[in-house]
Amino acid sequence: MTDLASTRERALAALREQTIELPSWAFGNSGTRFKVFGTPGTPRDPFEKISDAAQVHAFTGVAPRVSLHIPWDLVDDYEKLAAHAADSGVAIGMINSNLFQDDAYKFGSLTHPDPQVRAKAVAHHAQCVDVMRATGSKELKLWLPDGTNYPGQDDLRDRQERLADSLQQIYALLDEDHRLVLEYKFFEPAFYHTDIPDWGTSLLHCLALGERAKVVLDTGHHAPGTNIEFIVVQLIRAGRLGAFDFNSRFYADDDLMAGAADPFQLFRIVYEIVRSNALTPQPWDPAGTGVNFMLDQCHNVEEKIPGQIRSVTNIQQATAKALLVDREALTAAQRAGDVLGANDVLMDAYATDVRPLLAELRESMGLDADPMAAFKASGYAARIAAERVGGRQAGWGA
Ligand code: PSV
Ligand code: MN
Repeated sequence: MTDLASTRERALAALREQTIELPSWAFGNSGTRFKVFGTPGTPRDPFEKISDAAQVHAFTGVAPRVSLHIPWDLVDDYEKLAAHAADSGVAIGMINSNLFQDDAYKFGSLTHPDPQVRAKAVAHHAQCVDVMRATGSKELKLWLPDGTNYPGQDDLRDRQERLADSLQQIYALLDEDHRLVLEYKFFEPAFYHTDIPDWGTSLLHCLALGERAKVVLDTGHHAPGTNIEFIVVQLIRAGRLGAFDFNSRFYADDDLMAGAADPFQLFRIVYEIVRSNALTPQPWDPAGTGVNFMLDQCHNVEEKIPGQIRSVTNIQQATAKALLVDREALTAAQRAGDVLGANDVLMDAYATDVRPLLAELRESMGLDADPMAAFKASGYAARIAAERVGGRQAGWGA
């Protein structure tokens, strides 16, 4: 058995190093194809989104980067946006391209049968790489909506060849210290076939591209019942787990608060990260094994900044529990074939109330022990609701 005091100290040290990246789109309005409800104080531009993200970092201390989505976060001057981020205490994280909101993409983007449409989709990534250079971002993230609705609609194999070729062209645009991360999703919008439906397809494309291409695992992009921690294990073994998009799948695929639907699953996922020593802090080597803990969420009915704070603290709770697993005792039980004993070790850690540990962590970082209460007491929400009057509120897809 490992000494509890030293496990606790090690857990605190690791939690101090952990960072979670926030998506700019979490601060805009979102909803369903039926209705998007506006909320007072919603940002009108990328500057205001970054200001809101900076609040999450100010109160949690572990969310120092904001991921942008192009063209949703188009501005005239990216140096100015990066300077605004720095002044607010955060940095620009991943740049997400957009392959799903152009008339040309009706039959696909990087897989489209028409070479001109593919060229347009590739060129969009050159624009994203320029944004990376101007903001200091090191990661380009791709999610494709490409797929077909009907058997025979297009040639499945040709689409893979076109995809491989388009990805090669995008990879060639990157600088040496950049990496490309490629997301998969088993459904949506097409359900008959999706061009990157699973981790295996994403991994095959990444392997063909080179060592700076990694897979993004969005927790909401799996069929119910999928053992996601097993996928985590495989991708880490291959050195190709680049990032998570954390969210909860209570609502179609994704986008609700991480840890809301299944905190035990989140714990099991993070345990595999911890077990593989992959809780690596920034800055990571572009070809290395650092995993970006990113959120991919929208807040439709709950308040947005508190929704992000809750997601961050849920991930911290899962991480703290994973760090408390007595790995020596677990290995001993596993090797002895002690099924119930091994299960007990894991469940003991999961059942631990880690909130006092996290309160201690925050106080040691000069923060309030309760970020949610501290944010509420700050008056920021009332201030932005009063100030942000007029203009057009930002929204997912807008
Ligand atoms: C669509 O499923 C999606 O949520 C993907 O997960 C992307 O990461 C995100 O949109 C932003 O493009
Ligand atoms: Mn995602």
